[in-house]
Amino acid sequence: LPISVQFDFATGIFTPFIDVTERRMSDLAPMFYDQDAVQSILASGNRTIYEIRYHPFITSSSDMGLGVTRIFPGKVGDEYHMTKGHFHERLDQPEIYFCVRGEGYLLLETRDGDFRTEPWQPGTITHIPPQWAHRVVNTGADTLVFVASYHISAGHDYEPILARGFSQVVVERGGVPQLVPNPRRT
Ligand code: M6P
Ligand code: ZN
Repeated sequence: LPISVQFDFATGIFTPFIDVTERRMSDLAPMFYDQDAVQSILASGNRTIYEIRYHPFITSSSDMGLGVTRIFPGKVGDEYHMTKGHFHERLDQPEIYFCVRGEGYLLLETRDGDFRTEPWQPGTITHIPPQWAHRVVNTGADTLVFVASYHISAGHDYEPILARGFSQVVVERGGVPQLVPNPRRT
């Protein structure tokens, strides 16, 4: 049977959802380049960087998943709050991301090191091709909200991101967001 959920543009929350995952500073710790900044944030608390609400639309004939992620504003050192980022385990699986609120960047990278950035604002919809890792960065003062639609069999592969990160990081320099080479790779 068809399933509908109701999305609230003001809060970035849809209901009913099946699951909610909070990603805190401790979960993201290895992803940020400035490890001194990570440790000093952890020493005074373990703040939530982003949270994801899921609805796996599992019916007899479909198994698409819906995820809505809210990335709260902030920085770790000078690096903006962001998702962990992942490849799909399945090599044939794409994804659609839809920015509904906030501003920032979608970072995309292949295993061969082909790197792209998509500037994001409300209304930007990006098709993520198979075999491109994807990470969202919130460079604004507001919460960034994006909707994701994917096949629930796609799977998440975080390992290459944990090991090396993306080619570039998004940092605040002179009061504005800038993309610079990832210090972890130099
Ligand atoms: C979107 C989807 C999810 C993903 C989430 C957070 O909702 O792509 O599959 O889990 O964003 O991204 P990450 O898993 O990289 O932290
Ligand atoms: Zn994905």
